[in-house]
Formats: sequence, C-alpha cells, structure tokens
Amino acid sequence: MDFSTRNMILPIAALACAATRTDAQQAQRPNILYIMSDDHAYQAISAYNDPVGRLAPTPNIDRIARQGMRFDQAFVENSLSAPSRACLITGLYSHQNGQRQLAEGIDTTKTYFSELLQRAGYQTGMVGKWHLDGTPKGFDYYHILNDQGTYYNPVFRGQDTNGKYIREEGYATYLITDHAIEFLEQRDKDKPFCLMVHHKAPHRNWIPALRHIGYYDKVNFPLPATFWDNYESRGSATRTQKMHIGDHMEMLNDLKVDTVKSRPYHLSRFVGGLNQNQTELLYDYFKARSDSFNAAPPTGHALAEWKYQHYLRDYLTVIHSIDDSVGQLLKYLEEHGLLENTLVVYTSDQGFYLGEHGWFDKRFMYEESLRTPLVMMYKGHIPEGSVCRQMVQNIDFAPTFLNLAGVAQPEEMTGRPLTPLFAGTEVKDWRKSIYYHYYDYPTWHLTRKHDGVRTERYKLIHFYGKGGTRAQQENKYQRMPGTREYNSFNWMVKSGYIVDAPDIDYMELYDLEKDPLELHNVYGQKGYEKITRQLQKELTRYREQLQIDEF
Ligand code: SGN
Ligand code: CA
Repeated sequence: MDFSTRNMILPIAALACAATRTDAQQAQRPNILYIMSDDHAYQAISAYNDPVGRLAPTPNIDRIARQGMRFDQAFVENSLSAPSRACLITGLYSHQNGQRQLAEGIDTTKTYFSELLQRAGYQTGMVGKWHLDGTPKGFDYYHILNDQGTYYNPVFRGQDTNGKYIREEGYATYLITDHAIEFLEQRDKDKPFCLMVHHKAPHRNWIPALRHIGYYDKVNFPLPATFWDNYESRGSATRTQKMHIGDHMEMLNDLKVDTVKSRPYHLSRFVGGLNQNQTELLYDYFKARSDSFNAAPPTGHALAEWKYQHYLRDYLTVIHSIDDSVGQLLKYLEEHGLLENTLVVYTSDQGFYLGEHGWFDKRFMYEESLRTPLVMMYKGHIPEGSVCRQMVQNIDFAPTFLNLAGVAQPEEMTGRPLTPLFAGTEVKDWRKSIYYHYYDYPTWHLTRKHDGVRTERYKLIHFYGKGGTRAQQENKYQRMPGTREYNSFNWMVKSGYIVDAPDIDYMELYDLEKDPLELHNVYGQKGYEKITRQLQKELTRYREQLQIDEF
C-alpha cells in the first residue's frame, strides 16, 4: 500500500501557505492520534475512579490520563453515534451539519477538519467505524467498516478496494489496530500525521475477543445507586423509553441466552460470519451460560440483576481488548520516538448507561450519556496528571486540531479550541454552559426529543414532540418514502415496537450539586424560581443564536 502520494493535489493557496511556513514551524506541528470507541462509559475507565472502573481496570487508557489530562466535564451535543461523529468532523452542532438522527445524513458539502489539515500538509488517516454517509473527505488513507461493523470478520473498504467492502478475518478491535499501525508504518515520515482510530467496540451486542472470553466471570459488579429508579418526580419520557435492562434488554441478542428450549442452541441467532475456531470457542462459552440460566431461570428483580451482571461482564471484556489496543498504539509511538510530539486523545462517541436509572444505551441528557470519557496527553504541553473541570464538547475537537496545526478556524465552525485548557489552569473566559439537543424519535429505544442547557450546577431539559406514530409528522426523513428512516419506521410500526405515547411539552430541572444522581426533578418547586428563569433565558439565548428550528 502506498498512500503517501494519493490525494496530494493541493489547491494553490494552500501550497503557497505551506511554502511560507518555516522548517521550525513545520517541525513543531504535533502529530495527532485520536482514538474513539463506541459507547464507552466513563464509569468503565479506571482513571475516572468509579466502582465499575475500579473492578475492571484500563491501565493503558489510564496512562494517557496519568501522563496528561483527564477531562471531567466532557459532553456531547447529541448523544448518538452518527450525530456525534458529524459534530467531531465538522465542529458544528447537529442542526448545522445536517446529521440530527442516526440514519439520515451529514451535509457532505460542509468542510471537514481533515480537509483543512490535509491541505496544510498533514498526512491524514481514518480507520474503523466511520458511520457517516459518503466517503471520508480529506483523508490520504481510509479503511472503514460498513455501517456499525461486526465484531468478527468485519468488512472494510478503503481507497484500494474500489469502493467494495472486503471481508477480513479476525476481531474488529485488533483488525482496526493493525490497520492503524499500517498507516503509521507507511506514512510519509516528513509530514506530521493525524490518525483517527474509531473502534466498533464496545457497542451492543458486546461479543468478546477469543483471547478474553470469560475474563470477568468471577467478578460481581455492584448495582448503581439508581438501578431501581422509579422515575417519581420525572416526566413521562423516563417511563416510555425502551432501554431498561429489566424490561428491554434481550435475552438472546444481548445476553446470548436462548430461552426457547425446543430448538438447538445456535450462535448465528446473535453473532454471524464466524469461522470454525471462533464458533467452537464462543459456542462452548455461551451455550454453558444459556444452559445454566435455563436450569433455574431467575424472575423479577433477580432477573434484572442477572441481566445486569452478564451485561457488564460482556461489556467490560470487550473494553479489555480496547485497552489492549490503546496499549499497542502507545507502544508503537514510544518505540518510534513519536510520544514527544504527538497529541494522543482517547474518548468515546458518547457516554452510556451501565444500569444507572435501570438503563443501558444513551440518548438522554442525564449525565451518564451526556458526559463522555476524555483523556489527552501531549508531552511538554499538557501537565502530567492534570484534571480539567471546565465544560468541553465534541464540537471542540475540530477547532483544537486546526489550532495545533496552525490552520485558521473557518468562521462558521462553532466549537472552540481546547488548547488554552492544556496549561492545566482555569481559563476565565471559558463557556459557562453547554447546549444539548436530541432529535431521534420515534426509533430504537423510543427516547423522546429534548433539548436543554447544563451549567456547572444545574440542568434544564425541555422534552417535546408528538408521541407514537403521530411523531412521524415531525420527522422529515421518516415522512420521506425510500429513506432508511422511512423503512425502519414502518418496520417498527408493523412489529409493534412503536407504541402510543402522549404528545409532550414539559421541563425538568436538576440541581447537580444537591442531587448528582438526578433523581429529583425540582422544576416548578419553591425556591427554584430565580435559577429557572436564568436557565430558561440561557436556553432561549442558545436557540436564538444558533437558530434552532424545533423545540
Ligand atoms: C443499534 C442498537 C441500538 C443502538 C443504536 C445506535 N441496536 O440500533 O441499541 O442504540 O444502534 O447506536 S442493535 O441491536 O442493533 O445493537 S449508535 O452507537 O450507533 O448510536
Ligand atoms: Ca455510539
């Protein structure tokens, strides 16, 4: 593979700019290694010191935090994969980049930061889960999964596959790592690089690597304090969702237990495309789990707890391989003298519920999915072991990378560079609030539309929109025959997944200092009038300034 000379036809202006840059400036421009997993909860990273992370250590990810900075207030703007990736690549909010929902698409005419880096002389690579429409723009090398990808023997496409997806044998996390290292090996070493490594894991349905099967089987994970949340004091959205471990986590697809005893146990009911060796090892492991469950099936609360334990064991085993992969990449940088001049980022496309409020999945503006893990190291520029408590958002990555590369941020790019925070001291004129907006209803998990603001201490959320099938009227793509949204909507109606729900328009307010677990909605309660007015004003300011057209 030789990608160093591909896509190198630079516009004249960029060439002129590159030519005027002195050698010293060129040398100073850091490499960027951006590693992003899919659905990795900060609770499952030991550097964050949560009970789950402490029982399932991630030493390699922790090393980035230890030799760099841990961000404790890193948020997404729209807690869902493709929307989050669109924020990342454009530095724009969802309504500005076009990707409000999962299935229908980013406005591909928008500038991707990768195009600007490439023009400025960076060698750019994108490996793994792309999950956006079209071909990755601005990448000298890309090697991407189809859609969500699969854990075993996934298909990839790249510049060298003629637009076709080609199956590769192995486990997604390690294949992605191998391709990342291939990029590093074969890059043009006279140029700085920006490499994006996007893992499929630990996305649902959490199939472990052969080498790690059963890794956490002897560990019992503590239930989160909010596991039995009954949503008292909250609006209907918390009750009409379909992401409850007890009620909605699937025995077969998610937990690999076949409760239909009349048929033979078959892996293909929850994982496909395995070779013989993979089949044998996974079969023995999951069949034993299924048999043991069926021998004495728990019910009620005990069933929910059984599901939680097995969900966490699978999820964390899958993360164990991710941590391994991070270790491999750090080792490569170290052995090639690249750690000195590389910004290394580890993050996730959003957070995830590990049983908080009884849930799995994400989407809601409540902390565990709004917040995403973020650690960064950049030797000599970020103090070791530092912690940043200022509010950052995924629209800030593009401006940060441009800033480090010495490229001017396009005026229309909304995020702001994180570089001033690298010093590790409080930046006074930093943002004091963030705006969030989730649009993807009615679809998987039936999370209602909402937008809101979060400040250091408070969170105001506005839930809105028509319920059940009536919501199709408000969903541009679901109304459009031929789109994926239209087709999946009709399938969900036919299968009975979409159930009727009320039209809604209500607010919730949380005082995160008094109620960090977000169990007590205090909207409308005595004593909160003033802060409610202030937050409402802030929300209105965002909506006006950003020209939000639905809420
Ligand atoms: C799939 C999952 C959902 C998940 C979405 C979005 N179902 O539809 O649980 O919310 O992806 O995830 S699955 O049974 O197919 O795994 S995202 O990370 O891409 O946003
Ligand atoms: Ca995701």
